Amino acid sequence: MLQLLEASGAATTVRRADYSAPAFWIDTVALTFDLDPAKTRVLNKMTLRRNPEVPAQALRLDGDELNLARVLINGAGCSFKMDGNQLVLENLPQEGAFELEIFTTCAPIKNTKLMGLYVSNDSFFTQCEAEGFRRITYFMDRPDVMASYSVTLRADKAKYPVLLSNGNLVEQGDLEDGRHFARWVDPHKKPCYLFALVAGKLVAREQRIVARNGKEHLLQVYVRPGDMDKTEHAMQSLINSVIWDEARFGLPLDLERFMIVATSDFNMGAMENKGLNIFNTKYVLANQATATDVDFANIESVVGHEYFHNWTGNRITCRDWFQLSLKEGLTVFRDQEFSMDLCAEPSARAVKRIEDVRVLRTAQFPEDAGPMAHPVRPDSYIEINNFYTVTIYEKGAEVVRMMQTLVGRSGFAKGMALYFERFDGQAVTCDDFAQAVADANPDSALAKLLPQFKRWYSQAGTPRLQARGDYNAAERTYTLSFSQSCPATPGQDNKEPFVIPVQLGLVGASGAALPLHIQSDLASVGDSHLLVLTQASESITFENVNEEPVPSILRGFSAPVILDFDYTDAQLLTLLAHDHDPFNRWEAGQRLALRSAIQSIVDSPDGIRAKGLNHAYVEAMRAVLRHPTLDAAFKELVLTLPSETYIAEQLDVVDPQRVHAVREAMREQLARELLADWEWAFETHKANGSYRPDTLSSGRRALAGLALNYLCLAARSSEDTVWPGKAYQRFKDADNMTDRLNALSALVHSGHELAKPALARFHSLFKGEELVLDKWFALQAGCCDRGGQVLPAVRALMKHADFNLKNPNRARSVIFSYCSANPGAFHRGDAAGYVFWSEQVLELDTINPQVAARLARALDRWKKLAEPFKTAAHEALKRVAAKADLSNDVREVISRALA
Ligand code: TYR
Repeated sequence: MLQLLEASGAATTVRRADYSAPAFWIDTVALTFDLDPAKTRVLNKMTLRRNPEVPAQALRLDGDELNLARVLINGAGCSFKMDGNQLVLENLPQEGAFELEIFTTCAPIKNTKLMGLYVSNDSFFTQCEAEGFRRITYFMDRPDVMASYSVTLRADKAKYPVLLSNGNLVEQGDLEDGRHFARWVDPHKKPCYLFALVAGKLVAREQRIVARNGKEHLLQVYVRPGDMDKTEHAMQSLINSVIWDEARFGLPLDLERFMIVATSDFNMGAMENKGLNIFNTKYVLANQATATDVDFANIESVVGHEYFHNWTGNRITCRDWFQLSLKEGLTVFRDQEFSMDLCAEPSARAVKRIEDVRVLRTAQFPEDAGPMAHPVRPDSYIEINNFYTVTIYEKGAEVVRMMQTLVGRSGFAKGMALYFERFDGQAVTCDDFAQAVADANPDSALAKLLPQFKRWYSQAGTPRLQARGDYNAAERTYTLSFSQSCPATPGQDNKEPFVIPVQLGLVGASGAALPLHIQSDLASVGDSHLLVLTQASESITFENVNEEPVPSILRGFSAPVILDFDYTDAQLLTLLAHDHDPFNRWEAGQRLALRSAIQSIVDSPDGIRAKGLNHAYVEAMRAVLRHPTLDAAFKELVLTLPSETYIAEQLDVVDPQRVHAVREAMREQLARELLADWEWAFETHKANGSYRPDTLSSGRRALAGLALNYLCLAARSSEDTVWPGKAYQRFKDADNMTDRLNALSALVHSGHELAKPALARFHSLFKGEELVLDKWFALQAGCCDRGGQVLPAVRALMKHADFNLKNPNRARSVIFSYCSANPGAFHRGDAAGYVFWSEQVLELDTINPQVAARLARALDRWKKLAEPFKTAAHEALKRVAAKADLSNDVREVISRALA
């Protein structure tokens, strides 16, 4: 016990520059588990040998919260010592392989961190990424040690009829005393973070598929017995994933059997353990009664993500955790492409792109501008769990996307092929990947600019791209001048210029795309051009330009930068109405809304005299809403105002109450002035026929939902009861969760009195459905605050019989929905929101440091807050920091925030 305290007290910084190859290799691992919630016994027999390329040294094995019973070398007892949490063995054989046998026990039932082996709903699960395997047995817990595993599971047969691990089931049978066993052998070498076991009362949906090469595979989705009716979509998503990876990248399923298992207690979304993916139930279970369209889409993308890891992550893994984006950025890119390729209509691809960019800009840009800013390939960390971030994942995916933009789609596929040719079965780095893509495309801009391009991996911060346009009517030329800069981030004061691919086009005043001529003697390059910026400042001149154009810059969001261009309102209205690029069309609307929001915030310190949205904007929104050919999903995106978080990011000093008030006022104005249009939109989009979660009908439901939301909001000020009544009716009659939840939210967010009976009815309808109850909690905690009622409601929800702080989904549904997703309610003038936050961070830290550290990040941007918020937030941070025995996870986040 003392040892444990000492070890967790000494937080050490791990540095990328300190990497050295492992001193030993572990070739085989034979694990035997006697599963018992209170005391599980783990026998770990390994064969090891020295790494001849590394100077001889002691063997150091990581452990965490283990009880060590015995260590044998080649079958005989040996001496060992403990150094903090490490088991240190000296005097090991110099030559050849030797066998090391370690016997430990652990207590899964007490494992509330959900790392290592734990119990959830009476079943056993594991989570080993990043450093959870050391909580199961002593091991060289690092991703560059890859071994062959065989696993024997023994457990009570009645309580744990299903016993699963990675690879193939080679043997199973009964033992004495009602126990049974199963033996699994994984045909592939793997790092220990991909180890998994599951034991419990589970049932499986099964599907056999035949791959292109004629091989048969068994796909299984394991869930609790009552959940079988919610597995069809996950299975279909898995089948689609297998087909897609083979078709797009030539990567087949390399296992006879591929399993997905769902658990209610999980820190993250899902985990790509070899052949045995373990998922948060949220990303597996869905049917039309319990899941929304967004849930269906998320399941498809997370199932895809984990499946695609089978190659990008598992076959080729990371040399060390600094390379995390090698697998995560690449795999997010792959799952984004997968979701886009599955879209039947091209417009749905654009919608998906806009949604992805929205996530990047509302979550990653703030991260990149705050105390936790880090490069896509970080240089140091204290707790690796804190680096499973939007920067590693989403910005990492943007970096891969830029590579594809620079080498083209087929060039990128060649790059992937070369990457696998070179590194299959190895643990490698981000550099190795970039080099492979460049080498496969020697004539590409990427190959020519590779060292500079890789600054995207090494420099943190969001680059700002300033652009200016000059039209010369006499010469008929149009010059776009660009200058780029990147703000300082922690530990990085000066930044070198990035390679920024800028997809652009020119639009005429009438809305027509203008042909682009870069040099007068050349033919037009079409109406879209990829400009690759590399300098701090540079420009491009277009010729034969017959009228002053409106530039459409950064089409498709071709680089993760902030683009400043001094558009006039009229120019933005032109882009919104006519640009061929749907991304920039949407972006023009966002810029207009953002501009009015900021003006209102700046002009009207009391928030009352705000001018609001101008007539032209409202008319443009009406035109989009009524547009005869645009997709409903696209309309819904255009008509959704930028979030409070995104608006706040544009300001140097943030008064969250004013941001909230201004945005609400804008929403009320849109509700009022487009009343007849919202009615039309609702009536024409509400009926869907039979439910299918495809992009087209989801888009219609989303637009009908938005319309209903605005209609209830408008009813609020006019005391009209018709629309709240209709919303209640729809809530009651809906045949799917999307429509039902949209109607319920319209009532809850508008603060209508019908919200109360609706919430009560919803709860009684879905009493037994954990994931639906999460929605019920989240809706109330995320509710629009009118007079400070949300915080007391949140405190009351935490006393509800269905609340459980130990379940991450439930904790997130209440606490995170309030602290991280409801700025107008959280940032209270009386600081009570921050007090609540500090209490919850401290409480959660004693249960689950990983979840606590995520919550700790809700105050990342405190230095930007206006008074009195800033001082109050500072106090709250200091209160958390004052606790002596914080986890490394929370300590790292809080100290960075206070630095
Ligand atoms: N590697 C997982 C993914 O697919 C994420 C993960 C990381 C899951 C750590 C759990 C965990 O503890 O993104």
